[in-house]
Parts: sequence; structure tokens; C-alpha cells
Amino acid sequence: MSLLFTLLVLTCAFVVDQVSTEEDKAVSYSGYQVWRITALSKEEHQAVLKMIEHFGLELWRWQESQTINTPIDVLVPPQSQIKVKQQLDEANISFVVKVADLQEDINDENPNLNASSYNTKAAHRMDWMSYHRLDDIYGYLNYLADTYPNIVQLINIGASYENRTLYVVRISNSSKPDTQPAVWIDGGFHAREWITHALATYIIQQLVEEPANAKLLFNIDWYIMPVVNPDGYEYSHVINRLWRRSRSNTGSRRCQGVDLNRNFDFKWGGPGSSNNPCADTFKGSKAFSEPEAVAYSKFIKSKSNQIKLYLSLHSYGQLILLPWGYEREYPSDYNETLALANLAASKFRAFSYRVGTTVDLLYRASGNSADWAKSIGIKYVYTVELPIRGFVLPASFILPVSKDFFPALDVLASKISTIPH
Ligand code: 0X9
Ligand code: ZN
Repeated sequence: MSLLFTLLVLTCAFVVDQVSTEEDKAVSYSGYQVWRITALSKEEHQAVLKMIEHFGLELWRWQESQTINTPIDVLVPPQSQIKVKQQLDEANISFVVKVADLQEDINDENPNLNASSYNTKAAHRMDWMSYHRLDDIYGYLNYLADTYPNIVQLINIGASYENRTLYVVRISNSSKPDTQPAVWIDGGFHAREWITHALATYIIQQLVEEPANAKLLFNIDWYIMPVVNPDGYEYSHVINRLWRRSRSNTGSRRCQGVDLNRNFDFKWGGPGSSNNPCADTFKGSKAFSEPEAVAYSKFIKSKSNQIKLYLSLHSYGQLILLPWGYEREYPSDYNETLALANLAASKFRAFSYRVGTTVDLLYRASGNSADWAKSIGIKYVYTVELPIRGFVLPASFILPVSKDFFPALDVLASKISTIPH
């Protein structure tokens, strides 16, 4: 029996490695399914996680400590489907197929990209009807900086491993920026979480180009970094839609990239991060081994007295997550930061969000950026897991998700605009 499992693990590991090392041709997820498994007891929960490990399956959404009816989302390749189903049926554990063919979802996800303003001589190619490549996003940021020089400043904070520029946009209408409270927002830590790049750029657009939002610039400087991991983002567009990590050389010939959200220098290398360069949560060779994490942290540190609100956008799960994420611990001002998160959560209409620590709602994640931000003294630190049902989300969701986000952002911003700097 154990020999059989070993063989299965080896087979699956081989397949996964093959998938992630195809350099020149796009990875197909044809026949791959996403299953939502519902365990009804602690024992079942453990059994499901064990089985997932045995089959070498990729977990999309799970909770480390099981609460009743916590669903587990898992990606099941075609060759494992019969065996996984057999095991679940034998254990009487129920599941539903959430995605019947992931490649079909991928094919349908981004239909408008070629149809939009591509052939026109528009000043930029950005819109929120489709997910755009890095060039379009950066083209738009440059356009804004050129067009609205009084309020938009494009700050080059460094370069990625593959030498792409890392940009932070500062939006401020103050004659003396740097003297008032600031908000930090980032998207795109994880390459495949495309809705986060889209929302971050939407927020930039709304703050700069929508006069009705001028009140949000009152007393606040905004620092927004829409693409923390540009190498991974491009890779997720061209080669592998499910790419999560950066693209650096890890020393493993077969597996590239580090989970940037496990590379920060606070409790680095603890529970919920991996030593394995092929794992999705690979922590890197040391804290801040990655140029993206270094540039990001240096910039935030240089503004840490000013930044009162830190929002890191991820997907998916509809959660507002608070530190700590390295262990089941709570900062001394937890109740205060929880109250503001609950108020923000109450403002969502189309999608509902749950609020709690990373560990209580998900799992331990040592070396994550939000814990690090909290550790350097930023008060209101939240990681937001956006809607809705997977990493592959039709582009038609960009506007509903983004519009729904604004009232919550308004509440958060008005709270921090009153904090003396
Ligand atoms: O595992 C992660 O890095 C995040 N979830 S995701 O599915 N987007 O990968 C959760 C991390 C949240 N914790 C903090 N940043 N505190
Ligand atoms: Zn993420």
C-alpha cells in the first residue's frame, strides 16, 4: 500500500515539475478540474488533507484548523480524478466539481483583450473589461503621470529578477506630500491572482480620473503598487495561467521562483512556508532573497511613519485578514484594528467578506508581507482576499468586484485621514 502511495506521489510530482518547467510552450489545463470537498469532522478534514498530499494535488483554498463544513478547493488533474473520487467515496466524504474543465474557463476568461482599444491611437490601452498585460498597465501609469503631473508621480523603486521596473504610483494633491497620513495598496504579489492587478489599477484610475472621488485625496497621500511581481505576471499570461511565485533562479534546475509572500524578514522560515524550491510556498534562500521583496520593503520602510493603512490585495476567498499570520497570536491593538475591518466589511454589497486573522481564517503563513508591515509599526494592516470562485475569474467580474470595494475603501481612508501624523 505504502509503495503504491510512494509511486503515486512520485508520478504526480513528476507531472507537476514537468508542467512548471515547460519554458517555451503554454501549459494546458485541459481536463483539469477544481473540486470543492466538504469535510464534516476534524478526522475527515485531516484525511482529506492527507489524501491531497498523497496524490500531490494543488490546494487552492483550505483552512489549517478545521471548523465544521470548511470547504477545501483542490485542483485535480485528469489522471487522478478516478482514484481521488474512489477514495472520497470510500470515506463517504462529499465533493462537488466547481470547475469542470479549467482550460475552458481559462479560454473564456479574457475575451475582450484583442477587441478593446488595441488598434486605435488611444493614449493608453487600459480598461477594466479585460485583464491587461504588463505593458498596458505600465503604459497607463506613464500616461497618468504625464497627464496629471500635479497629483500623480510614478516612482521607480527598483527592478525585478528579470529586470522589469517595479513601480509605485503616488497620488497626492497636497503641496507638501509626505506630511500627511498615507495609504499603501498593493496588488499582484501572486502572479495568477489577476483580479488584484485589475483592482489596484482601478483604484488608481478612480482616485486620479474620477472627480467624485476627489474627497479621498483630502489629507491623504496614496501609494499604490499594482504589480509587485511583474515577472510572474507575464509568465502567468504567456506560459502558465496558474503561476504564483516570482521567476528567480532558486538553485533548482527544475523549479524557479519564490513565494514573495513568504520572503519577508519577520518570522521568516516558520510554519506555513516551505524549504522546497518546487513548492508554491517556497520561502527563498534567505529572508529578502528576492529583489522584488527588497525594493518593496525598502520603499515602505522609508514611508513607515506616514503609512497608517496597509492593504495587500490577494485572491481568493472574500476575506479581510489581520495579523498575525505566522502563529495564532494577536497584536495588542487587535480589537481596534478588528473594529475598523468589521466596519469596512459591512460596506460591501455585492460580495460579503469575513474578517479575522490569517491563522484563524486560513492557515499559518510565516514570512508574509503583512506581518512584516505590522512588525515595523504600521497600525492598520489588512490582507484582502478578493472574490470569488478561483484564480480564473471572468473579466466581466472586474468592475463588479472593484465597484463593490470602493465604499469599504472610503471608510478605511476616512478613518486614517484623521490620524495625526
Ligand atoms: O497564502 C497566502 O500567501 C495568502 N493566500 S493566497 O491564496 N492569496 O496565496 C494569504 C496570506 C495572508 N496573510 C498575510 N499576508 N497576512
Ligand atoms: Zn495571494
